[in-house]
Amino acid sequence: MNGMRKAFVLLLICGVLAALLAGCGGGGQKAAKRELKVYNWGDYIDPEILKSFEKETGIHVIYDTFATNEDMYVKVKAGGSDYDVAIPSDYMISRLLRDGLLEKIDFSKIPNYSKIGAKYKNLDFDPKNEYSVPYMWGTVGIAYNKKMVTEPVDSWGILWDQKYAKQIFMLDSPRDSIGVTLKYLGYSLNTGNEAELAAAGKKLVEQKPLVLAYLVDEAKDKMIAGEGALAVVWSGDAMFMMEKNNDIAYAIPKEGTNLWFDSMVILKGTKHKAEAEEFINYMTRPDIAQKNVEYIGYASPLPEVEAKLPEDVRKNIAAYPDDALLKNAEVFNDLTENMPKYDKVWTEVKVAQ
Ligand code: N2P
Repeated sequence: MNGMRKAFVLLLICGVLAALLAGCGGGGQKAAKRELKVYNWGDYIDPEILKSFEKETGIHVIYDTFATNEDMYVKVKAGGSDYDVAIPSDYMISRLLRDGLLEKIDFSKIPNYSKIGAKYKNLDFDPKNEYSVPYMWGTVGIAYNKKMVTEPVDSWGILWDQKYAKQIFMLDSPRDSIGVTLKYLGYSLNTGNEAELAAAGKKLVEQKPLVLAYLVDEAKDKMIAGEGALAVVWSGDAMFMMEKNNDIAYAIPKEGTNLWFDSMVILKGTKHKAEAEEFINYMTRPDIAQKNVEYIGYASPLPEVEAKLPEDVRKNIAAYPDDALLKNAEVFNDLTENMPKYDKVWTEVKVAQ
């Protein structure tokens, strides 16, 4: 009995001490807790990298995803979501900059920036390299299943072939789907011309009965499972599909396509600028960038990462297309006053029966 009472008192003392210590520790941790809120595309990072970043830096990452540049813009513009880092594409970086929504990056905090290839620097959307650090780049093309599509895939026109009715996935992204249609018709994917846009809209409405679904990230699994014959996709997603299913191939149509650059930016009003810069530098570290591209399938702007990839990846046009294939490619521009025209076309396509 005596022994038990002693043990009880001892336990009580330990408990009080532990509570006191936890209290102190908790308070101390609160002051030192470093946090970062990152907004990225879906399926666009190796989740292990977020864990290793947290482990190495002690910075806790709150990670959210978006499906299209337009979705990202609406949320960032509305404010209140407190994102510190976002990873939009070229034209959307121009728009964020125009709207005063970007913070200048202190490049002395991004020593790994020197690892980025020259051709990914000084691009139109950030001519003086002040606001963005390249993350991945790629194209829009057609992923197709060689068992279901035996003819050559070299034109966007195949997406209008009745043979493939209900076997086609289109990107649920207005700039991309309207863009490839404009290219098919021989127009620029940055046009503001009403007649050209009306023609693209008409074409997309005409195509709708052939479309199995308008998807973004979900098309990957469906194509891997053989549920579709053709899909308009972003290049790295095609790489991902090809790794999982040998019957899948990728084509960049001869009429030309969209060449895009996704870059990391810091959003205006961030309360975690130092953490944001640490994150951007970490993502640009060659071993981390390597691990990331090996997981997601996209192309890195770091030449040393590209050089270390297996030859079949380096030679795969879904990862690293040669210049000839990019001859007719265009980068999206920020459309400013012409954007409502695209919105109108897209709404017409979406409501069409
Ligand atoms: C990955 C998103 C790719 C971004 N799911 C294309 N710019």
